[in-house]
Amino acid sequence: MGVYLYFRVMKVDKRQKREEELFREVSKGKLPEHVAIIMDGNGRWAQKRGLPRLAGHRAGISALKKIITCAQELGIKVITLYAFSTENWKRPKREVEFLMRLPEEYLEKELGFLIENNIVIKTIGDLDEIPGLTQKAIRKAVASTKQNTGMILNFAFNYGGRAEIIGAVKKISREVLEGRLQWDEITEEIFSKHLYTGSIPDPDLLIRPSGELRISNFLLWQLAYTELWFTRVMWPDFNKKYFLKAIKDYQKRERRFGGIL
Ligand code: V0D
Repeated sequence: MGVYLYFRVMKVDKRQKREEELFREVSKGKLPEHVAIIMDGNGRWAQKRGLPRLAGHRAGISALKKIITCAQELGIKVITLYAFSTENWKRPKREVEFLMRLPEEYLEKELGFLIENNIVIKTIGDLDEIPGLTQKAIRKAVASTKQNTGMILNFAFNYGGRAEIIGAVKKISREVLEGRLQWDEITEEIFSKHLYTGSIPDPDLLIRPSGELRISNFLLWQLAYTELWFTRVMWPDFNKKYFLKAIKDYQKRERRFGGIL
């Protein structure tokens, strides 16, 4: 019994030390300002354990909380989380209904924490198409964190990258038609400002768990020079250690933005 406990304590100790060690090893002067994450692998995580897919989505919330805390501790300015894509409507009706209730459930429990921690909640995507109660919960969260000045927590909800680009094209062509903008004034900068992300800087780092090696219609324009980091770990198993490892790897890379340095 004594020996067993000794080893358990040592093991826990070692694990914690590794996390703290990683945290210290991240160079605080070279942090990515904006980290985007595709929270993928929840359904598969559950199915591997013989659980319903819905259990995986719920388990994904605890990973989400850990990463928000870690990003906040590091001093990251923006995290964008891919929660629901325009393509996810094709999933079984029951799963879609369950997913649509998650923002409410999440915000009911976490909004207090987010407000206290000076976090600003934003969303990108088409909120008009989602159920009324879900919209209401999200709009309330956005409104009640608007005055905050800390980290931006940006949820991509009913988001599609191509739809976003078409939206920007429509807004710009309207301005041109109505004489508020000259056609030859259209620059990359102007175009960017018409995307959902508006004045948010482009992501420096994209993290995709679950072993898929695709962008899947996420932030198509904004990811032009973003460093990509993939892992086979499923989102519910994603934790601070993986997050810190991704940032450390990012810091080792040399970003050239098309130049040669
Ligand atoms: C399920 C893991 C928070 C990923 C996390 C329907 C899959 C839990 C939100 C959320 C989801 C969205 C908007 C907002 C506040 C919170 C969320 C979805 C899925 C999409 F303003 N978790 N979460 N949204 N999951």
